[in-house]
Amino acid sequence: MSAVRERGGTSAALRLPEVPWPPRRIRAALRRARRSDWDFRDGRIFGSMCTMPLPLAWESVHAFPTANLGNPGLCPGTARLEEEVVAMLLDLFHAPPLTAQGQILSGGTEANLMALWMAREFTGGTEVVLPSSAHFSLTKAARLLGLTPSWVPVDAHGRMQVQGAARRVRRRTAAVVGLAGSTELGAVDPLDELSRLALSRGVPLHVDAAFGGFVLPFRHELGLPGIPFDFSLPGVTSMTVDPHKMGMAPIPTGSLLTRDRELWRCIEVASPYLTDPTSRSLLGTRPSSSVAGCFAAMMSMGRQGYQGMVRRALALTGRLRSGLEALGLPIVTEPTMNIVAARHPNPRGLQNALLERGWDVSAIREPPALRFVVMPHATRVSVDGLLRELAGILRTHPSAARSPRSRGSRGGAASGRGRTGRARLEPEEVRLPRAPPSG
Ligand code: 0PR
Repeated sequence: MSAVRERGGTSAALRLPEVPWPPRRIRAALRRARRSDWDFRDGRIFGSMCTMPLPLAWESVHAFPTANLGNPGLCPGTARLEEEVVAMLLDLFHAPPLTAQGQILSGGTEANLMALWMAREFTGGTEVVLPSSAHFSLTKAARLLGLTPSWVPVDAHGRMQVQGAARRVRRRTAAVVGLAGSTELGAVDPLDELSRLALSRGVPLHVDAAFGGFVLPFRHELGLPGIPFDFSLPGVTSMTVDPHKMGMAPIPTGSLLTRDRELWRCIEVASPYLTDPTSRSLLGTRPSSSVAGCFAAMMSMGRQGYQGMVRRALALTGRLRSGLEALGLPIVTEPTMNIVAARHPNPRGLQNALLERGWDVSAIREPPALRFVVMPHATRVSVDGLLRELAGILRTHPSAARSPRSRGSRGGAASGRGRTGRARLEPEEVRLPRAPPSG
């Protein structure tokens, strides 16, 4: 069998080549693969919480190919950058400057896992109190750590019911988790009440602000009602915040922030042969060029940049919301951030119909609804285009025609989209600049 086989129009290397490939051939193979991936800059992705990073942030990642904070003595420059990025995050989220600590990680999953790991080690607890709206990374974390999840129902607005949480907190509780921006609705749990509960019962409160962390502070600064969610609430012990979501940093960039640096001691293991004889992270070799990308993103944006980004995303969310209502799709709850969900009896059917036409949206089950995340790559043109497409589908297939079926792989959808030759939006309609050429 040949080492390379044509599959779906893209040459896939199936075996290590005997003879090295020339760079031109490698670049061509990579370009083919890249071309069949979806591109945020088309403005057609409304099902993702990530976006096109700023070009300077992307460029900065490439400038740090050897950085590895798993052995920080070899990259004191990167370690200093991490300290600066973490300090900016701690300051943004009102952490006490003398005791707080943080780390730049691969994303929300790693941060949530580490937070529950610390809480388990700190308290010796065996259970975790979670809202039913929690991201699945918390289910994974509980399972990996042998913690029993104690699920708390949410109210009609998708917010954790505090009474339910209070009933579930016991001596065995390792942590309560609250959300500042739920994955499906962008809902913020009543964190001030949860903070009081956590303090009165002496349990850690972890806030998953993976998405909301780069929205809520700036929403408040735009004059919208402030929503307490961070270390300004005295019961909050740790926070997940993902710069690769609304922070405009490249994938993968997450962060875990803690009120008290002692929590990091709880997970310490000896690493005697490295430049730092103790390791306080989950990973050994860490994706550390992300630190440079995150630094560049935060410095390029500044408070004003994030304010503008949030203002624009919220305005477009409002436009989308009105359009959805005009199509007869009632929204599930008033959007708190740039996420809106609209009820429909067959969201999977609609999602698939949109996918076939080159639009990515998400379907949620409870309540049955289509969910749209209006990220910085969305534009007026793309929002209006999506609404037009949706109107067409609803007109021709009132119940989205087909019965719900599994969504299938993105890759398959993307190549199908390619075959149908859907038109890309004109570049000038999309504000974010294109990435540096790949070849
Ligand atoms: N916490 C919350 C509240 C989240 O929404 C997510 C991810 C995580 C934690 C986990 O973060 P990482 O995925 O960085 O580990 N939320 C998105 C989701 O599952 C992630 C995503 C991003 C999905 C881009 C699709 C996509 O194209 O919907």
